[in-house]
Amino acid sequence: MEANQKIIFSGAQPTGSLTIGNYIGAVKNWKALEEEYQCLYSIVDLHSLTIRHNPEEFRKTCLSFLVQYLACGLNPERNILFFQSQVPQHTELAWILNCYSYIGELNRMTQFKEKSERHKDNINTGLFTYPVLQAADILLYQTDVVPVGEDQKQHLELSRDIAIRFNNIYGETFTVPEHHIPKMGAKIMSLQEPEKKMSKSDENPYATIYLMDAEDLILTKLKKAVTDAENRVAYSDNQPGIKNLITIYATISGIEPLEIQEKYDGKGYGAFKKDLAELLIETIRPFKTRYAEYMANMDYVTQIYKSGAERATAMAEKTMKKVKENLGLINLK
Ligand code: ATP
Ligand code: LTN
Repeated sequence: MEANQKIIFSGAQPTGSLTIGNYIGAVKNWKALEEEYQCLYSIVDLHSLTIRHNPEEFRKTCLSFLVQYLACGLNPERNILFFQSQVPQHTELAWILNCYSYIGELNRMTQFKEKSERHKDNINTGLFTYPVLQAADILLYQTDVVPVGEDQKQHLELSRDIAIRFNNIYGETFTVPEHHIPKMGAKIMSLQEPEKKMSKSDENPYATIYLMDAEDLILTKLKKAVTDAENRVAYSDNQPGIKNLITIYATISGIEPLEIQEKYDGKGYGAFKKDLAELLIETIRPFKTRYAEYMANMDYVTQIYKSGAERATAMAEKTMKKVKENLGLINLK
């Protein structure tokens, strides 16, 4: 790591597989930041334990996520790619931060409210303290910037509040992180209910496009995507379904939404959806090729996560020493 290089941390939960929402809102930007910053990109497997998994399936999904990160082009030499559960300092710091966050502020978290509504039979304590573990993920590395989608803004605010609170009591301990939310594409919407965020755990199979989807399935999902009766390709809040599709087109192609609107003027939804499907299929093709290559080379993948965990642990240990020292806990050495 170069001296004075700014630090980036981000992560995704290994449930299901990466969606185009995850890609546009987060992973695409992770890649863009890798040259300039020291980036840590984690598979936050402990966060996924708030729902129940079959252990064999879960192991496969976790590994598949790392391979998906690599297939998205993240450079394993420049970036620190690792599994959260392999760096125990995350949970160690999470406990400490639990004592510096309040039930009232966790109660206000919209993701907690939504997820407890969705999983009424399993509203576990982990779901409630989830944002504290997230704060630990971030603060453990003295992170400067956290690239995420819009839905994580509230969790980021909480991480900042906890860092500021701790620093005020014990002196400068944590860097107070900034979020990095893309101007466009920070909230890709469901293809079936455009008022709702596209999510990898959506039960409706047509709501979400996954990077792993077969090419003909991408076309089918786009054909079924909810639009409206106007049949006018317009970037307008009154047409949320089509606006979302234009946003996807724009962020993937780099073409401005209004230019796309002009290009499809008078052409109707069919032609636009077909072209968008082609664009997505072309973009995802190299991802799939790389995915297959890495999957065939699991020894190399193992080396990547081992070295990631080592590099992350060294950084985490430095912060933990400082935290313990400042708290008055007795450090071993
Ligand atoms: P889940 O359905 O399991 O909660 P998710 O699809 O919301 O998953 P996460 O693992 O929670 O995905 O998020 C990984 C990253 O992707 C985060 O930075 C998040 O902000 C971003 N992200 C998730 N969904 C979208 C979306 N629809 N649009 C833009 N960014 C998104
Ligand atoms: N909570 C996030 C995933 C996540 C994360 C993080 C993102 C866990 N720890 C640290 C950024 C930084 C989510 O649900 N998308």
